[in-house]
Amino acid sequence: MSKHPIRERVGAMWHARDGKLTQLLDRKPGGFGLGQVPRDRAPDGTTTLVCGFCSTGCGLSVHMRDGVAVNLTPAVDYPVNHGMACPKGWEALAPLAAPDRATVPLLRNSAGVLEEVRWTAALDRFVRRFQALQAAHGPQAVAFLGTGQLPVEELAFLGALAKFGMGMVHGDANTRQCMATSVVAYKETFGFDAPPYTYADLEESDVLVFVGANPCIAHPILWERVVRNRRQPEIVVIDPRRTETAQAATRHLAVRPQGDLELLYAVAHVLVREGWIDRAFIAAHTRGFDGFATHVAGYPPAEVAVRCGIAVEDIESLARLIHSRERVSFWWTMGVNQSHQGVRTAQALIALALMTGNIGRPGTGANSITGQCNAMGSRLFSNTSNLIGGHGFDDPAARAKVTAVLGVDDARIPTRPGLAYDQIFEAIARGDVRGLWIVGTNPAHSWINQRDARELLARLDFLVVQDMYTTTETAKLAHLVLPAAGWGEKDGVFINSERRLGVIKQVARAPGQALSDFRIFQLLADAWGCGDLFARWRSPEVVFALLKELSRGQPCDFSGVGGYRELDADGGVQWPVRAGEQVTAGAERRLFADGRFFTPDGRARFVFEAPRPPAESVRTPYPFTLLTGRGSASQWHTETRTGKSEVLRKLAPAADHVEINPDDAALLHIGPTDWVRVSSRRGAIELRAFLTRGVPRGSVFAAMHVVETNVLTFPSFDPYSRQPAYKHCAVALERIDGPSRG
Ligand SMILES: Nc1nc2c(c(=O)[nH]1)N[C@H]1C(S)=C(S)[C@@H](COP(=O)(O)OP(=O)(O)OC[C@H]3O[C@@H](n4cnc5c(=O)[nH]c(N)nc54)[C@H](O)[C@@H]3O)O[C@H]1N2
Ligand SMILES: Nc1nc2c(c(=O)[nH]1)N[C@H]1C(S)=C(S)[C@@H](COP(=O)(O)OP(=O)(O)OC[C@H]3O[C@@H](n4cnc5c(=O)[nH]c(N)nc54)[C@H](O)[C@@H]3O)O[C@H]1N2
Ligand code: SF4
Ligand SMILES: [Mo]
Repeated sequence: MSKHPIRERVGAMWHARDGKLTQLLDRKPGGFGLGQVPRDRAPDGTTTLVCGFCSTGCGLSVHMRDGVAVNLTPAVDYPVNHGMACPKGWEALAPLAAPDRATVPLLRNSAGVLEEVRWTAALDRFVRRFQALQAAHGPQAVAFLGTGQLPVEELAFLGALAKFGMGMVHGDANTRQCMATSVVAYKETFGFDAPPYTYADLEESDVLVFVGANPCIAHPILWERVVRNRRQPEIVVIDPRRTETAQAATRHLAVRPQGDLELLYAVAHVLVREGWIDRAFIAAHTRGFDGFATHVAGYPPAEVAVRCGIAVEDIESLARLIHSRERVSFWWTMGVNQSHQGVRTAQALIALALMTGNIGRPGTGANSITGQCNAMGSRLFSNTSNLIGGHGFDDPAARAKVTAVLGVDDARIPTRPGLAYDQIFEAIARGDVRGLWIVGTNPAHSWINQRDARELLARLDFLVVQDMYTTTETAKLAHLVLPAAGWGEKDGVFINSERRLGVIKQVARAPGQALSDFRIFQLLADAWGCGDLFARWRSPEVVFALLKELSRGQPCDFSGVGGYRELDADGGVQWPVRAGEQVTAGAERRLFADGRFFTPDGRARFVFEAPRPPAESVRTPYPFTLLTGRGSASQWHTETRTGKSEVLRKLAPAADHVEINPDDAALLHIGPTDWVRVSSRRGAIELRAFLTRGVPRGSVFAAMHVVETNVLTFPSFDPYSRQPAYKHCAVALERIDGPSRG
């Protein structure tokens, strides 16, 4: 037995692969960086990679000098953005140089302080602690939480390593907070998680209906695509707030918070009543319409209007508008997904598209806009709620395929998905989960109901956080921090909202001893003792080839795309691309042009259910509804990245604030910029008031970027998707003289 068993194993493996890593493992903390930008990255030229923030997936041209990225401009010939980028894209390189980058592994010592350790010690501790927990309490005692912000090769590696290699039973990702609703809605209606559109649909619609979506802030370049629409489109925004997008639209329906499902059923009611439906399409391509028609008969506008806060005339008029134009597209984001009845609301939108035949044609569709740069990749390959590749864990054929492609024993493949995110937290509370490995997400800021979240994270026997920064709220709670390279420092593929696979590339060296997540997974596999299983996972591009195989025969089949070079040359490609299929570079591809869906009988389903009230009722002593969401185009989530750019900080609001309607403020004697205590049954936070008629009376709005916002939110979940209902809780407001702290 060697003195350093892990180093022996890891070092030997790495020697074969990359002589430099053995040196790295021997290097003292604080040593030099390992990463070298590959030679094919045009040392003094320009190379294009997909942006690492939102799911729009813009192409960015990075300009290199002496092999190092010095600057970037939006790619002019990329089919997504046509030379445009939002402030985050322009500033994408800035977060890489931040002083709080994680550069060496950190381990909490006996005094409770995080101290620098060598990689060998970090890997050893990871393995010893997690294996000991599994030995004492069973394999389910250690779980993982991933993200939609790593390339698909890394997400696949994480999910495969954790479940097939380390025997973890439970793992989920921040996509649960974000996209789980759309996934379930699409699976139940279309037979697969398949957003059907292409961005050209934004330019080719006669009517665009945006529900619970604020693309001017959250997907600014998608909004630029809307602006390019030459068909004089009607743009309808359904949002309780008069958002930037609502202000730019032709109609704004200020729905009462959580009133969408009833509103959409009332619109469907009018369409059925007037016969404004596409009977031929319904008969040929759908199932369950009669039941749906009977259901919506119970939602006449006259009854629904008061409950959803939209006048009868406006409901009737929206239905008429949908009927009167040839191409109608329906778009939704978090205002729909983050609801206690998100799945049914998304399915009501899908029903409107199906019943009017607005699908499969240019400028149509029931279109969920996804959030993070690779949420779509996470949805398919993270091995959490689906078996890797968008398969069912219980499907024998799929299991056989995974066994064959990855060389994994069937016995290592779980028979069902593990617990969802909220259930993992419950399992921590029960003591069933005692070790947690968090990669590329920051739940100590972003998870609903912070008090519990932080308390539970702090209760873990062993918490590992793998992140670019040491200062995240979650990293501060960790026992072990693994320093990760970020976007721009590694290679891989993202899948954007319109199903386009696009490449990211290493254009900068990761600082210090930070390693790409891919390399960290390789090291951990060997350290764990399951390296053999991943012997073929030599590089991201080799893994991409495995993923192509896993996708074969699936609706998301991309076995016909080439390697990174071809993807790059084509400006990305939208799935499906089956083997042998020729796709013209820059082509815009939508699904369901033939009216065939991915259900066994090829027909789309109508799925519906009676609306329910939100879990927390809004009444005295908490008489206001708290709405939360994106605050500005220059802020990204918990701001670990965007907060590091001086430019982006300048473009963001100067102070954390709560938006209040001036009439409500007057009644509470709250003046502009006064300090306000916002409290819910979970806790209280103090923010500056910002008075605006953008929020309706009775509601207030706080950005999710504010670290305390989720102290207030109420942990309720859609029962089918288990997505948190971040958009609704009851709060009270009170003017205070100043902040009680600092
Ligand atoms: N600048 C920036 N862009 C981002 C992100 C970011 O952090 N910053 N994050 C990315 C990610 S991961 C995501 S998921 C997307 C999110 O993109 P969006 O969903 O567009 O953004 P949100 O602001 O979360 O929510 C959209 C709207 O839902 C509204 N809403 C609240 N309650 C209701 C309701 O009951 N009914 C309706 N109809 N609407 C309601 C809110 O008022 C808000 O305007 O943005 C992506 N893009
Ligand atoms: N109240 C409220 N809360 C919300 C929402 C809301 O609308 N309202 N929205 C929810 C939604 S839609 C989302 S998507 C979540 C987002 O919530 P989070 O996922 O917690 O937010 P991020 O700040 O994006 O966290 C990503 C983390 O990954 C790190 N990271 C970035 N790149 C890499 C990498 O390449 N490797 C590694 N290892 N780490 C990396 C970053 O430094 C950061 O710490 O928040 C949710 N929370
Ligand atoms: S719109 Fe999204 S993908 Fe495009 S530059 Fe901005 S953050 Fe990046
Ligand atoms: Mo998201």
